[in-house]
Amino acid sequence: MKTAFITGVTSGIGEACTRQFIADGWRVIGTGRRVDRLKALADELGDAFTPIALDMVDRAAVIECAKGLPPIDLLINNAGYATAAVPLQEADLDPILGMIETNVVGLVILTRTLLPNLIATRGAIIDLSSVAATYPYRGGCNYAGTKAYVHQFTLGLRCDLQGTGVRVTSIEPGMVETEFTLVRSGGDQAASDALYGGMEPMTAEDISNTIHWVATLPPHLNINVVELMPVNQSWGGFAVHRPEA
Ligand code: 8X3
Repeated sequence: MKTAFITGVTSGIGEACTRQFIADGWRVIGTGRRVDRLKALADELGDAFTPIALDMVDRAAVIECAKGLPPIDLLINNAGYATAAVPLQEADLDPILGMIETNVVGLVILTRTLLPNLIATRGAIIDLSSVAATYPYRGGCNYAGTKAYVHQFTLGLRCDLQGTGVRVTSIEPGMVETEFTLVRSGGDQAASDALYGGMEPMTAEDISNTIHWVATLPPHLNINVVELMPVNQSWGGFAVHRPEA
């Protein structure tokens, strides 16, 4: 039986991956901040699921939770979020720094700590980046910056791991209707509904299907990057400011 270690399993893509890999006969060790949701998942999924209460900003806890684990075949670095889409000149620093700590620092610490385990199993790492890594938009510079870091970290890690057999992939979704926008808007359900309304966003299951496909390919095959969007989302083009004469 193979084992996946997945961060951020209490909702959205992480939860969908947990369900999909367990349905496919894997064991999942899943982390999350919300203990009540971890417990509900554990009650529902039984022995195949091992919950770990973890906040990715707690550096010591991230290191500790990655020690003494059974062989890990797959690490899915899913935990992450976006702060409000506010131009930097109007934004508070603390939320931004917290996001960087979760999306980047926690991910690096966890990956570094789990690497000996993953090298021993000739396992795989799947990192959740975003289309924001490539296409900038107003109010997104720090979120996009964290996801650009994840993209480049993933590609560079492939170089570092050459010869180990470990596969590394960056998954880069556009609009997925999860709690992502609810978090970004500070819990504003109407804002979330308005964003996704009438445009048929991707679902968490769309992304977990992609992740599962990548993870179950033959071991000689590495998917480097997968960028995916709903059909109804594309790009906005350049913005031009024309000061009045
Ligand atoms: C978020 C992607 O398109 O919802 O990672 O801003 S999008």
